[in-house]
Amino acid sequence: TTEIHPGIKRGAFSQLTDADVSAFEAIVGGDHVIKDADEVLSYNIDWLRICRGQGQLVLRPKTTEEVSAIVRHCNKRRLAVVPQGGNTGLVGGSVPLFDEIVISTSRMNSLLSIDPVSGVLVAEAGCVLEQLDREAASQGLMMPLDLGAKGSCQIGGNLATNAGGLRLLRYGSLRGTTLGLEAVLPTGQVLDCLTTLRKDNTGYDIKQLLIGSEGTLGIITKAAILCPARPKSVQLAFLGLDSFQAVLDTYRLARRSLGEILSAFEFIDSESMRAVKQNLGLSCPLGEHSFYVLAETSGSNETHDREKLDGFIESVMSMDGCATDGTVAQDAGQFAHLWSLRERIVESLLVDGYEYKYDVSLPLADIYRLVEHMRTRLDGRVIRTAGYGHLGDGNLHLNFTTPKFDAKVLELIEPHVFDWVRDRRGSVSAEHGLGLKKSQYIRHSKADFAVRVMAEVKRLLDPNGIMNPYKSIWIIWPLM
Ligand code: FAD
Ligand code: 2HG
Ligand code: ZN
Repeated sequence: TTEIHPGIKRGAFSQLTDADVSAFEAIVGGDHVIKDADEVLSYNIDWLRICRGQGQLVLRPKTTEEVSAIVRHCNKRRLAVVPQGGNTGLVGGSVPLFDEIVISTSRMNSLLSIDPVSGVLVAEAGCVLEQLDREAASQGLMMPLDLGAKGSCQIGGNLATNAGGLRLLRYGSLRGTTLGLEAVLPTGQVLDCLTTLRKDNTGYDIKQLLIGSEGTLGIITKAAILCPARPKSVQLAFLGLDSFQAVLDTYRLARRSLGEILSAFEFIDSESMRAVKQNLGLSCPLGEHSFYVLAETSGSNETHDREKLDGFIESVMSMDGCATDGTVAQDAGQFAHLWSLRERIVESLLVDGYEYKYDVSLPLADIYRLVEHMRTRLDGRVIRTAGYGHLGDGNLHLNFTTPKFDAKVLELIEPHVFDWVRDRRGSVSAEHGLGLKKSQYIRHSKADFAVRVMAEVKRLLDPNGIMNPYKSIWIIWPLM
């Protein structure tokens, strides 16, 4: 972590004592207080293996009441904590920086109810996204979000990061699909906003503060999510294109001709494709192209959907300068394989060594200019500059890799890349959050006064600053 925030100092929090550990054992039971250094280690290291904290204790509560008792104790004693779900976060937000206590939600993994009529699912925060989706499927429903980390990320972590994923284009963000939420606030009080109503305009929508708060305003313990009906027919086209303009033209055409059944529109550049081929040994069914696109449809009538998709592909292929090559998944195996070419890019880049990861929103016209600009800037210094992402959401994933950490490369990237995005009124974090790694750039995407209001909210809910310190808005909060 010294590479990321050399300047951050430990806050004026208390040190953990034996009496604290005994108090926690009385709350969750000795088996769920992890002290063994080897066991604690995995909770201290993030998914990218870049951030490593020095936490000495992990607590694994089972109920909201236990979380509340733990947090109440920590607040009284001024002990800092980090909520942790599946630990798949990509900005260093889920692990301690110093000796914060990890509160893991993994044991809070009960599905509480699914209503097949309204589509409302109520679950504890530690439920793994893929498992919830399986449960939803058994009722003819689906979770409204899907991401490469679905096998280990938890719904509480998804909410805390307001995760976007592969189908936000169709089903919208968790800010819209979350109907209710329960959370333990930094003082230990339980905030019960666990409604399952679609409409409720009584006062402020407090749950929105918790969504996307990255564990800095409280620990989400339960959520009610509105699940769409599971589509009966899902089709996937995979296209090869030779310019970014062709990607944009294809997207325009997809919106026009696939309309309401379009459920994902993802793009991959040639360098990202090379990474999955070289580093993971995956095979691409198309030849070499500058860009590839995955266009997915989800609907209720296979014949109708297939007709539409075939019509779309025909137009794309016949339009001058659009797609030059393409295929449609013929069965579940091909469908999964084509998606893995996109979903496994993250994993493939790690094989290069060290990864510098950026996740920005930009106007579509600028989105790939940033990749080209950075590729020229870093020429010869990196293994690859890879650009891919959720085109339909205006969200670019920009990644650079080197064999090992290189301070000179980081200096060439930051703050330049953030300034470039700010100058075009983009967002320096489209979906992964600020965490530890990007917190100092919050003002690049939010007005000063908005940031001050955020800090006031933080002060109100977390007067002692114990909840996930050093992350997200920390850069302004301790100065106020
Ligand atoms: P963690 O990593 O454990 O925590 C993330 C943050 O949330 C931390 O700040 C933590 O303190 C806080 N937190 C966790 N649980 C709680 C809780 N119950 N209450 C309060 N705060 C909490 N993200 C996307 O948006 N879109 C993608 O497409 C996407 N794809 C990914 C693919 C891969 C392969 C990987 C590794 C990651 C991907 N991510 C993506 C990032 C990550 O998966 C998401 O941010 C995910 O939502 C994090 O969930 P988690 O349970 O792992 O949370
Ligand atoms: C994805 O869309 C994730 O695959 C991860 O958000 C992107 O790490 C990345 O660059
Ligand atoms: Zn993403």
